[in-house]
Amino acid sequence: MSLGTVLSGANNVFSLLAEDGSIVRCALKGKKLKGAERFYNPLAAGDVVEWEAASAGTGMIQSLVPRKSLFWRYNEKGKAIQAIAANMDVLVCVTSAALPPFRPRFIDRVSLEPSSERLPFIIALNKTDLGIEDEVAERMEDYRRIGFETMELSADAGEGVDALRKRIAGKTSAFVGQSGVGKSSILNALEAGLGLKVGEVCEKFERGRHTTVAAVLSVLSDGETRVIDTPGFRRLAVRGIDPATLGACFPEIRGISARCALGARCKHQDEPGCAVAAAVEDGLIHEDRYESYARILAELEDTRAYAKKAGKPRRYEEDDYEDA
Ligand SMILES: Nc1nc2c(ncn2[C@@H]2O[C@H](COP(=O)(O)OP(=O)(O)OP(=O)(O)O)[C@@H](O)[C@H]2O)c(=O)[nH]1
Ligand SMILES: [Mg+2]
Ligand SMILES: [Zn+2]
Repeated sequence: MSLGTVLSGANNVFSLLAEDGSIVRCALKGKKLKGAERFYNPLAAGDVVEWEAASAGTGMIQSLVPRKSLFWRYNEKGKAIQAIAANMDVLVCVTSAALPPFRPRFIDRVSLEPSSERLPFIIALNKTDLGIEDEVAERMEDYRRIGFETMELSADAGEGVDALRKRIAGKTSAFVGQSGVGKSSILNALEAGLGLKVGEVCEKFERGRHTTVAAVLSVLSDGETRVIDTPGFRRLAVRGIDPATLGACFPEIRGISARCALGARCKHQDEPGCAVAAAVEDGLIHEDRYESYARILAELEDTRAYAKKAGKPRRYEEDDYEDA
């Protein structure tokens, strides 16, 4: 039995990077993969598996090695967690200065998991060649102020690409974000040979066209740096976080909530003596971040029945409508 890393997969056939550097096409042994029973899909790009060789260049996957990190979303149709990218050392949330428009609320949702699991997280603003509006610059500044790492890039102009290459060297990083923000373009700019498919943004609706359809892990030519490109989505619904712990996923709320009069019982929703509400008033917490918190809290409370039924799921759903 040997170990392999999942590069990509479709219809339960997976491309594995074997320990000797060769690429093997593998099917699953059995219907449910050991270690991945509760997931919508058995394997994500970046997963490490145990496999056994069959005929030349092919094999059978036996089991999933426990993941050290996972980016996932809740798949509403399948009513289960869909694993997107696994075992990354860094999660990069790509956003764009324009086309599609900058969407901080989406960033806030992506940041929940890295914030709660202490996974290094970068907010990468792409398409800076299109100009950065004051409002966008102000929000990026606020993300830095509250402790998030940020980068500015233009995949088209090649700006910021060297800094990104240095930052992710020798690591596995996963690139996530809305369709059309330029995830695949950034990776192609990092290394010309990757040849990832890039699609136009629909001008009329200012949306991407879901060009990348499945996550793919690529190894850069240094042999050590691994990058995972993922398909874009428009909205991330949140599931399964205990509403009482949501504030802890917002660093600037976490820092202040201990001072609420109700202590840990305060949900920062108009309770008397709420220090968070006062901090929003004073501009110490950005009102838009607070709005994100309030919306996610409402969503978690609305879907609590789900959380109870499914044990301890985490978050996300895929769907085609815009974030409210
Ligand atoms: N002006 C400008 N356009 C860019 C830049 N980066 C990417 N684009 C364009 O944005 C469009 C979408 O790029 P993709 O790389 O396909 O975006 P994606 O995030 O991979 O999208 P999905 O695969 O659908 O999730 C393409 O037309 C790119 O040429 C940039 O830095 N500046
Ligand atoms: Mg893409
Ligand atoms: Zn409070």
